[in-house]
Amino acid sequence: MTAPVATDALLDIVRGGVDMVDLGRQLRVGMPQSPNHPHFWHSLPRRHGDMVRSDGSSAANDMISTGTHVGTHIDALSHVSFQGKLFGGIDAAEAGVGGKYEQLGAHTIEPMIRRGVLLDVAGHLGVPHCEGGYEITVADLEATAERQGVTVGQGDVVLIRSGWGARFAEGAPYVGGPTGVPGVSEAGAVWLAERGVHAAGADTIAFERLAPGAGHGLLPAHRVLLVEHGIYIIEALDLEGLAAQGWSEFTFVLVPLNIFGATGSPTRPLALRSAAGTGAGA
Ligand code: UVW
Repeated sequence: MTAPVATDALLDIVRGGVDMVDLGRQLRVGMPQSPNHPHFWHSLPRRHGDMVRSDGSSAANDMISTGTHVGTHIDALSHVSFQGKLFGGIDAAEAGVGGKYEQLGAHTIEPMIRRGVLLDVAGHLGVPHCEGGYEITVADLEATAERQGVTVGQGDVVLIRSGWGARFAEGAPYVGGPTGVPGVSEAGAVWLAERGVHAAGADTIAFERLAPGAGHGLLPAHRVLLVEHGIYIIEALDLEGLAAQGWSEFTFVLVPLNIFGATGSPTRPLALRSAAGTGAGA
């Protein structure tokens, strides 16, 4: 048994109170999701009363089936290949033999406790949300960071708010088919990679700009981040609460499910700040 810790800086902060913003979407049957992935399903094989114990108690239980890229989720580096190669030049076909990505699978994603940075692009542009198909440019990212007084640095997790996430409850319009979806494209992804970020996330279905009517036709930011630089991508985040709090910088916590060989994992990331800190604002 380890001795009680008399003084631990992190524990002291927790004792003093922590403010938290939940960045994950609620998982619900019928929620919007990428058409490329198996749908989320939840059912109750056993309800109360189906089996009652002698003392009158009963237990309900349930099951889920789901694609791993459904709801708020993180892409493992095994998710995307380019010209037959995964990150690090690993042969994508060979890596999948046996049906598990032993290299670069979701089980290789370390839980994250990192500096998080919100780039509220919609807030900077003064719009409720960027239009479908709008490319968030490098100039947008830089101007947003400057306006918020933050820099993006090595090892950070950068979350890009287009405002499109506020449309999640609308269902199909959030997926964006005919309208497209706003987001960064290749240039924005290169900008993030040049800053050495650990992961990048957005409030949209596929992180990057989807052209109107093109669906997931081309995903250049996935290539740049996952394949060329080994940077994780987090999608379908709820960034509305974070923007409402005005938090530009925070502690970002993400724990992926330890699914051996998977290409991604549902997750429920959190943004944290000390309640004794500076309060809202950057
Ligand atoms: C793709 O369809 C590429 O999946 P995701 O949106 O999870 O990256």
